[in-house]
Amino acid sequence: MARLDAEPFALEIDPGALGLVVIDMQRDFMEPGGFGASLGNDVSLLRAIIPAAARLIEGFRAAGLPVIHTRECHRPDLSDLPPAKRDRGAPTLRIGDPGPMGRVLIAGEPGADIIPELCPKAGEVVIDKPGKGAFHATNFGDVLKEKGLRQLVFAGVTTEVCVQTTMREANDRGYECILATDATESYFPAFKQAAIDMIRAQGAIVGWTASTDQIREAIG
Ligand code: C5J
Repeated sequence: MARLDAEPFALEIDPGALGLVVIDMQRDFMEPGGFGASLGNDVSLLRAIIPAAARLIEGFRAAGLPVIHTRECHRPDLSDLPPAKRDRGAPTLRIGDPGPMGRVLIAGEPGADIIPELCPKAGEVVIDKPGKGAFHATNFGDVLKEKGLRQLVFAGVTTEVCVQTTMREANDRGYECILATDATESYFPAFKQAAIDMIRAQGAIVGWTASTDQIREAIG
């Protein structure tokens, strides 16, 4: 066991049951011309966390702990895309439309790929998910059980959408969740801060928060 100096209070980490979940670090959210940009967002904000996310991933790999990646994307025939999701808002490109990085948020298209800086290593699990949360319509829950995980560190984008949704789903399923505050980002800094505050409020009602350095120190 190791002590993680987290907020709102320190947490005992069991390295045998700890994994890292990196949410949706995809070109479609991080680069111009993708889904994030089509909604009018400034994608450059998200790129600032790439070095911290890379250090977090390296720390888990060096410690021999599992790294799981997710990608928000849909089947090419859109059979897993509810009209309510496709028709939402007024983006310049809708999910499935052809764009500069291929069809937007479609599995197998260049835009759905994880950015090269954080490319999964051979053997690491990559979960393709049609929802904001990683448990919905995927085998994510089975993967966590197979790996014997009980504590999950979360990184990725965006903090208040897919990261927070998945953390809440995991929290409800009994996992202890830790958000790596400098390895997650939002297009809206105020939303990121609000998500962090909500997660650790009321005695860690959804989970804990800690920096990449603090997490790396705890996992050795
Ligand atoms: C969004 C995500 N923001 N990965 N997806 O639509 O957070």
